[in-house]
Amino acid sequence: RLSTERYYTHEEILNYIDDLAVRYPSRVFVKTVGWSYERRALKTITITNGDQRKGKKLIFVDGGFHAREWISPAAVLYIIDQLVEQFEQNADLLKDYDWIILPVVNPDGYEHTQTGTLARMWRKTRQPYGACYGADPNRNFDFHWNEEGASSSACADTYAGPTAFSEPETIVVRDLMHSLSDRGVMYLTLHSYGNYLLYPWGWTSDLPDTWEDLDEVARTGAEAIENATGTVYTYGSSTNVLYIAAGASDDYGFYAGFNVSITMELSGAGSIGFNPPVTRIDEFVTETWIGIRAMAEKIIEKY
Ligand code: 0X9
Ligand code: ZN
Repeated sequence: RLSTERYYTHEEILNYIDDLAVRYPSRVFVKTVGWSYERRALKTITITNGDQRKGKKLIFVDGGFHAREWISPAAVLYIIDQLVEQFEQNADLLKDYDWIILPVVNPDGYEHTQTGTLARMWRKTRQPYGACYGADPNRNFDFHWNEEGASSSACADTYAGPTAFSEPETIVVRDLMHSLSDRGVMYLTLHSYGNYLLYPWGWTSDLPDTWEDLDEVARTGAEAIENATGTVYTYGSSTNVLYIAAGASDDYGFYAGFNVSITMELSGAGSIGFNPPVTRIDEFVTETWIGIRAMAEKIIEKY
């Protein structure tokens, strides 16, 4: 059973999903979809209700874009636990939808923050660029790439990369998005911290034509969390409620055809922002799930 009492290593995360695929062979499928720069496996877990229907609608979730945001993979694992181990309580979320989940987009960075010297606050990938390392995977997507809120300097934390899709990890996410977008309804990417539910656009302050639909989904998540826990999530377009930053995965997923695309910035503030003590993992991931569950229900009702 999943532990929310500690942070998992990337290898433990892969072992956890591999084990679920063995234990639930009719409902759970794990696939290696690519490799990080340092050749760690990028694996997706597809969760179904076992009815074998092809072409069901789909929710795509990922985490671990930014290495130091440890609560993100932890929350992704909790989503997986709920949909697989607590299937009976969540069967409504899998009746007409499959979920495909990539728990750690940037495993090289994640591993670096767990094992490297003075590396806890690392954000980027680990491909070398001259004397520095890594691009910001959330500035590396080819949609208004490097226009705003990104850096062209290889040593910067928001380095967009030498070109769009310079990182093998973002190519994997891009290719997944394109392969799924004909049935993909919601793309959800988990980051930390600050308690936000963000929707496109992040490259401009203009809103997409369907912004009221996006706003309704985000508001549903925020209200569910506040009603259950009192935690206040701010929702709105990325540019308007947080800051402008182009080349991120949320904008790309929306442009690639997902009806709804949401970046969730989980709980955490101040000195525990990127570093929630292990005693608070459970609280943060269960709170996150309340919001995600409510958004998924709204998605299933609307699309
Ligand atoms: O800056 C980011 O990549 C995200 N915040 S974080 O603190 N986790 O780094 C926010 C991304 C929001 N989306 C867009 N700007 N498109
Ligand atoms: Zn982030």
